[in-house]
Amino acid sequence: MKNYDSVRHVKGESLFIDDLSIPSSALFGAVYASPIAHGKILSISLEEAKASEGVVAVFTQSDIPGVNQIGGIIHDEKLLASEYVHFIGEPIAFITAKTQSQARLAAKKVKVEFEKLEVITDPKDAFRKGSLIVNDPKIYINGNVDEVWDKCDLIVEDTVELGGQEHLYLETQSSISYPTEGGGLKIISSTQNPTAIQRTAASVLNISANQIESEVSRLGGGFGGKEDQATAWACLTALAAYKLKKPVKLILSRQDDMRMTGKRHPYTSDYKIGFSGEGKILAYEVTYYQNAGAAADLSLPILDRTLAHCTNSYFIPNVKATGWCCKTNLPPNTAFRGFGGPQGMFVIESAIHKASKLLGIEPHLIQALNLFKEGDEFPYGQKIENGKSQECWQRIFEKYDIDAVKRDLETFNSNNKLFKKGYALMPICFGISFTHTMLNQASALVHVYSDGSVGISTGAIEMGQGVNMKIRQIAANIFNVNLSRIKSETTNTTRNANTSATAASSGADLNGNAASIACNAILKRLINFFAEKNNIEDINSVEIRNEKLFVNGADFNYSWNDLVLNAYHNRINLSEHSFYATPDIYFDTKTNKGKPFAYHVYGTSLFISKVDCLRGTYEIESVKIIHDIGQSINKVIDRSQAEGALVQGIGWVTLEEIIYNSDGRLLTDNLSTYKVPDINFTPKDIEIEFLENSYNKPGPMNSKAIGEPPFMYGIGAYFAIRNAVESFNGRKEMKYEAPLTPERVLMNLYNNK
Ligand code: MTE
Ligand code: LUZ
Ligand code: MOS
Repeated sequence: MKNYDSVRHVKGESLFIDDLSIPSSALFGAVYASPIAHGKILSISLEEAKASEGVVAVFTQSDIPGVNQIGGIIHDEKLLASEYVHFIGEPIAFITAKTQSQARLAAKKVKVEFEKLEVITDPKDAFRKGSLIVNDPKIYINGNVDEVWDKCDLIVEDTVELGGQEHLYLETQSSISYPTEGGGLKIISSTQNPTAIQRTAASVLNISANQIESEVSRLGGGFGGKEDQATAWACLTALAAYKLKKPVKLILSRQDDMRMTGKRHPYTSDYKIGFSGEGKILAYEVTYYQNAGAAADLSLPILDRTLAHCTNSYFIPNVKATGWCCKTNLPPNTAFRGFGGPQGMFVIESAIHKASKLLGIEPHLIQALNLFKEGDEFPYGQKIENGKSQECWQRIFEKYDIDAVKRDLETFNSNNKLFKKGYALMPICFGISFTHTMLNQASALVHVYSDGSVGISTGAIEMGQGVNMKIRQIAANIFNVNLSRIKSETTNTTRNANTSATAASSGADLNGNAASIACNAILKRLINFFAEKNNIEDINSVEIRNEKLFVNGADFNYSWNDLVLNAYHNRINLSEHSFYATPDIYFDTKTNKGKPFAYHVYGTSLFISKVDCLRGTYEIESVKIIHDIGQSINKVIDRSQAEGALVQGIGWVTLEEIIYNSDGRLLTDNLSTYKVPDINFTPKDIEIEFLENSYNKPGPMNSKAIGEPPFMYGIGAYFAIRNAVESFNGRKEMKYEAPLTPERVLMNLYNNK
């Protein structure tokens, strides 16, 4: 069973955008972006840039034939700045030249005069000053917190600070636009959302959508960073190609990509939580100040997911969660694996952790006491159905003797002065479906060719997560033919229209279900044809097994190839275009209640950390996970997705620190200053067990989505490290603040306040 993407990646054969051969007439683009975070543009001088060697044209907002607007949800983001700039890295001019280096050199020669305006980088500061993306907060309510504070034995209040995260996909934002006959365009770009490119470019150029063909073969990673933010770069090449009638290519340098694009949202969150003496959570009130950056982008749906996941895996009868979408002068922050969920979950885990000290009950006992049970209600009104929180939790205790782990760590800690170990348990629960119900739709186009080979087109974007392989497996399973017969085609808006982004972990679910509908329709026609031809009355007696036809269990001596070729000769339709929309989901955005998710993914993890208390450095010694994947379509892919997400999650709460100065300038704008986990930092011991006997009707072949949920296990690393630090220095009042970098660990180890 070959996943040809991985084989080609290893051989270096996979074509990314910068690898595509381009005609000799092609031009190269570079972006001149705002050097200040907030200001009024007084004048723009392009003469020097235009006169620079090799330059063909320089475009500014006045060259846009249609609407200068790329905001997908709220129209608050210009393709090219006009009067004002709102963040460092906001595109102002687009330069095209004969070579890439000529374009980049010329971009440095654009001169702009600004009147500087006040710069805001902190979300609470923005909130205080009334700088908001939308004026009203989002509020999710269950029960009534105000009625129960009096009944609580313990009330804890605190603030949690969470940092952002750089996507660091291997392939930077890239696109090539080709003019086509009749004034149209073909745009190849590194996007998770080709339809957004098509729609936005059409509106920017003032042409109709059918004039634009938007295509993607694969991405060198997306992680959410190309769900909304691939659009600007594709539209810039589209604009130039449309105007110049020449292909135009733009590849952002790593540093430009890091400076110009948004990241995971930093949050400041204030909470108040009330407990009974035994550790039952009675009420939870939380306010999130989301740092949206300078434009809405996907911040509002991201805030929805923060609110939806604000109680993580716990049932809390009284919840009031408020989210403010705060406007700052940073690049618009955007989707990133987990999509606001991680931020919501971190805060409740912090609240439990803090309370555990005051209650004198260990965090995992509080976690266990409040864990979801069947029928419990989420703050958005959906009930737990087929929940697996309890099972995953029980299984991890059954498999690993947590009391023994605890004893071992205590012994280790009392025997070692300069090394301390800590452990933490981290359960997860993540809703699967786009929270915006409308987006939960997909289509597939399946062709069976007369030689028996199959081509499948869907809206799914392959970005390393293996969605193509899964869809091929789904098709091979339905037709009962070899996987090698099934090819997944590029993603292209002329074959699949009105697609949703490949996001929300639902790429394989939505597109896999659509593909399965199309394959079943073709299979049914083939079987009907065969039965009719051979005078078989009961079509249920016919089946394909391993490329051969069987009737009533007996080999008919007739192959898949015979079947397909014969059907073709008899004018049977061997193609199908299908559509899938997730059934039974709805959400009322006025009350924030409904059933937004088709299902949930559950799991539990156990972390053990070791901190070097002289240096402040640390390692995660081991991570043990019990994860509910339903019936895995491909265990190798699912395991690697879980491992990758886990390590990315650990990175978010440990090493990865994004620093902007007060002028809104990104200081960590390359890999010498921004640290991501490497193979040496990756836990040496990662054990992942997929929960047995879990079946998931809404998922193809009873599977569950895998892409994002395991990211949130990573939060456990923070608490495991923190617990080790606290056992070195018990007197310390340590802030709940991530990332917990080695520098921060060191400060906390020796701060005796
Ligand atoms: N895995 C790899 N290798 N590269 C990626 O960019 N993106 C993640 C996840 N796994 C990503 C990845 C994110 S953010 C999502 S939403 C899902 O993959 C999307 O794919 P799926 O819906 O097919 O799971
Ligand atoms: N994108 C989106 C997402 O538009 N809506 C979502 O609910 C979502 N969830 C996770 C990741 N991306
Ligand atoms: Mo993933 S954040 O939904 O692209």
